[in-house]
Amino acid sequence: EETAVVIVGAGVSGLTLATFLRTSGVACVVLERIDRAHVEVRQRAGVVDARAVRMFEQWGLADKLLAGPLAQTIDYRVNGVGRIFETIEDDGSPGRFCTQQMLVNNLVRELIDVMAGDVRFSVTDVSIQNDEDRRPRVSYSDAAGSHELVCDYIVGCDAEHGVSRASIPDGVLTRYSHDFGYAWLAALVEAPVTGHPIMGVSDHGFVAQLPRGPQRSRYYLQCALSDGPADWPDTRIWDEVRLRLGDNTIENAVVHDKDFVPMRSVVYAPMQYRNLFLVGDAAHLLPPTGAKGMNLALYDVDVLARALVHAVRDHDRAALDAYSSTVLPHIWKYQEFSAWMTDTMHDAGDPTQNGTFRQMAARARLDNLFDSPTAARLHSEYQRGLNQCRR
Ligand code: RFL
Repeated sequence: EETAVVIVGAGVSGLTLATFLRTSGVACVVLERIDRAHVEVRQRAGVVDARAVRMFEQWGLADKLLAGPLAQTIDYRVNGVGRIFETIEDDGSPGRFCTQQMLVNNLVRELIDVMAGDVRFSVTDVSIQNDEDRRPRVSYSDAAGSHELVCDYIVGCDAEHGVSRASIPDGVLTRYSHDFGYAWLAALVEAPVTGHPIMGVSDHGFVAQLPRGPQRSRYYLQCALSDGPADWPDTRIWDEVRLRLGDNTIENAVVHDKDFVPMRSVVYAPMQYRNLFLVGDAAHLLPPTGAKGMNLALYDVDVLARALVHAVRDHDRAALDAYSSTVLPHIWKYQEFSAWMTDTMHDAGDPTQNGTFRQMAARARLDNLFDSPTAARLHSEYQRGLNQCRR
């Protein structure tokens, strides 16, 4: 069986890329190891930033895929005292409130049910052959047996532990990484954000509350790298939320799930090898502090989709060959923003981690967002993702 592009992974990147290619008349097949129902229930990111909204608008898909406009405010709270940062929006449309789950569901419906796109769920043993002197091949198995797809290009949208990056020989990629030395407990709870989204600095460690739909929110609590579910019964989560937000009126609510996320930043470069291209979490990871992981994945998709359309439809490989060098400068900016947010939020908090000097300096950095229009403007550009696309 032949197709132009094989995409490994039907997460937010794989589905968006397939939708863009299908919109442009480029044939592609998506291979996903889990089933459709499971893909549709995963809950992660909450915000599609303004750059990504503009991208969906340019592809003519924003109204089909995204929900309404987002109130761009953050309550930066220090030991219980809040200050509301309002994102400066003087250069275009706002971001949209749209959880990753909502976007993925809309993509699945649009791509499969409306556009009749070819997404093969529940496949196993995906294996990539990306040799120098013949067309790429991807083999996989399903209930009917084993199959091989011959194609022109393979795109790895299969995240950190997928097969795509692992198929690249040792020595081709450089791995740049930084471990922050602590983790976040991510708890999805049955209690909405009632005021503004909160990023909470506290002497007892970081806490955030971010909206995840009309009834739910996500609490993040800084914790030790070695912590697991046994260390964090639900009662401790609520005690720590009250303590770190300095708010005794918060009541316990149902905790739907708990994830432990080690805080780290990773970039693999280059993001391509022969006819294989890496996108999203397969190529880079960010700490969730800046809320940029999904948005960065969508940025890669935008650049690669245009390059693949040129290569397949117009037989011009120039943009494809330049993919990695085009996206990496932007990726490093998102990495810098996420590391800045992470260091600032944590250094400003628990002084036993990095000392009181770093605590006071980080609090001054936070003050800048409210005292300096220049600092506020840069912060807003990063929040909106717009400083990423001027090159
Ligand atoms: P995904 O969404 O993980 O999709 C990868 C897909 O590949 C499949 N797969 C395979 N398929 C076939 N064969 C194989 N061998 C395969 N191996 C894997 C998987 O089943 C899956 O369906 O990666 P993608 O598309 O690159 O998208 C990246 C984003 O999902 C990720 O960056 C964000 O979720 C990060 N993130 C956030 N990003 C934001 O922009 N804002 C946020 O607020 C935000 N919050 C978060 C987050 C990530 C979190 N976790 C998972 C640590 C909060 C959390 C808790």
